[in-house]
Amino acid sequence: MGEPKMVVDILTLFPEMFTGPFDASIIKRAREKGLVEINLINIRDFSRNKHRTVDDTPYGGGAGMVMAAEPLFEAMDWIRARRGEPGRVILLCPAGRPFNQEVAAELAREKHLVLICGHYEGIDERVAEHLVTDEISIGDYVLTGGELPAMVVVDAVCRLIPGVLGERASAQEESFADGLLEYPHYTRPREYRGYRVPEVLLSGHHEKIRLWRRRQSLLRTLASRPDLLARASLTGEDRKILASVLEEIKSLI
Ligand code: 4FV
Repeated sequence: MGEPKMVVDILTLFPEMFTGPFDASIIKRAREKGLVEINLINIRDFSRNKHRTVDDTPYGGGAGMVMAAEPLFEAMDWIRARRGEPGRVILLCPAGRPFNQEVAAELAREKHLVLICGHYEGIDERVAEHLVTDEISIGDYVLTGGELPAMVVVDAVCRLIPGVLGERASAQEESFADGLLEYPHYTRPREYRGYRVPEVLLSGHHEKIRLWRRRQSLLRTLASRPDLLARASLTGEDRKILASVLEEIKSLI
């Protein structure tokens, strides 16, 4: 098996949390095909005190505990000694850059990622200052740890690695690929409990189908994510479709 396209080192206190998400379906196959190598590294293995603690009380007082810098710096030394300088060292935290498809595509171009999963109130700031290249947040809410965010990032990034998604599935034609929400999908049967598949999809008329799908993407994005529409790179055809929608709406009021 040749060189993996990507190596992902995950620094965590709970490696057992990752059994499951990475041992099934697409990510499991990608690991078996040697397209991606995912290593779970237990931060506690780099604790140098007899009680193998990895957290301590916050300087300046306050509630809760803080994850100590030392085990993380030692773990990074261990990784560098084996795999050289990583492309990115990512800290998952609420203060990070919002994670989205664009960021996933950016990370998917790297050969080696390190993800640091925090716990407790947070991590000693010297880690963010001197070890971390990117802080990423998966959303404006507070989780118990960085493990779930790490799984989300690894899943979104790995599926963009060439060869991970089978032939039939394409990362090109999907939500956010061109900044719009995806068009609706249908499969057999043509009618279920009286609910019919849109005629155009049964027509075999590829151009009509393409236009219908583009219109659906634009309408859905307009309806539920107008913020995306404002940022999307729209074609002349898109503008014509949206103008016709506007005419229809005007005719209704
Ligand atoms: C989080 C998020 C997140 C905060 C304290 C772990 C927790 C604890 N990470 N996106 N939202 N992290 O809530 O990335 O250290």
